[in-house]
Amino acid sequence: MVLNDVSTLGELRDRFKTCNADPSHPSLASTFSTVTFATDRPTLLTAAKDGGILGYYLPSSYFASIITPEFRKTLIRLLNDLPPLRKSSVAENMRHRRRIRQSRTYIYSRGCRPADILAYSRQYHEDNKQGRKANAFVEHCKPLWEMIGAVYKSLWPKAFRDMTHTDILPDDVAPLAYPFVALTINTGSPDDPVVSEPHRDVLDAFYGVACLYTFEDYKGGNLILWELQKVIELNAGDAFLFPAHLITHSNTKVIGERHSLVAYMREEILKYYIRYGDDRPQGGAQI
Ligand SMILES: O=C(O)CCC(=O)C(=O)O
Repeated sequence: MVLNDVSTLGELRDRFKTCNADPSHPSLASTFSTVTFATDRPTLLTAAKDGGILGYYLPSSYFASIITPEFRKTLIRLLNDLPPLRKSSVAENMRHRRRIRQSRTYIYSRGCRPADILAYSRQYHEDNKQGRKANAFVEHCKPLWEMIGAVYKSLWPKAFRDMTHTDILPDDVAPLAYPFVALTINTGSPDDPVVSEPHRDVLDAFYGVACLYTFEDYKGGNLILWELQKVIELNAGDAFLFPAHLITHSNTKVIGERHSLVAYMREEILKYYIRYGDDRPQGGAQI
C-alpha cells in the first residue's frame, strides 16, 4: 500500500536528528484517515515520495501455523503468572509519556557500567527470582519472533545483519526476542486495557524497526501514527513493524481486554556490537 499524502521516511529521520521534542499534534486524532488492511495477507506500507518503508502489517492469519488456541492459552497463563510489578515501577510507568500502567521490559544493556559489561534489566532478574517466570515467557514467545525475524531479514537485510551479531556476546546474556534484543510486555485488564499515550521510542536503533504484537479479546486499540495522520487498524493477533522511534504513536480507545508485546533493537547495543567485535569485555555484572 502506497501512501501519497504523508511525510517521507527521510523527513522523519531528519526531524529526529534535529528535534527530540514531541512534534505539535493536531488535537483530534479522529480527523486522521484510517488504514484498513486485507486480513488474509501481509501488506507493506510505503511513502510515495521516497519509497521508504513506513510499516509492514502481518495479519493474525499469517501466524496460524504457530499461534494455535493452545499457544494463546499458554501465553495468557504465562502472562498472568508474571509477578506483580513493584509500586515504584508502576509509578514510573505512569510518569513516562506512554502511560501504560502494567508495562515491563526485558533487555540487556551496558548502562553506565565502567567496564561496558552487559547485564539484564532489573525487571528480568526480579521476574526470574521465583520459578524463572520471565524466562518461561520469553521461551514461549520465541516462535513468534522467529517468524517475524524472517520477514525482517528479507525487508531490512542490513539492519537484520547488524542486529544479529550475537556471536560476540558474553555467555551470560542472550537476546530476549531474537532477532530483537528486547521485549516490552504490556499487560491489560478489562478495566484497564493497554492504551498508550503519544510517544516515540527514542532509544531504538536508528535504522531499524520495532514490532508490535497485540492480543486477547478487544475492540478498538488501533495504532495512531501522528506525523502520518493515519490510524492503523490492528486487531487482536495482528503484528505491525514500524519505526517506533521516528513516528509518534498511541492507541485509540479500547473496549475489552488488550495486551501488547513490543520487540525492538536498541541503538546502544548496536554500538556495543560495533565497538567490541570479537574483543568483548567479560563480565557477569548484575544490577
Ligand atoms: O500497545 C500498543 O499498541 C502500543 C505499545 C507501545 O507503543 C509501547 O509499548 O511502546
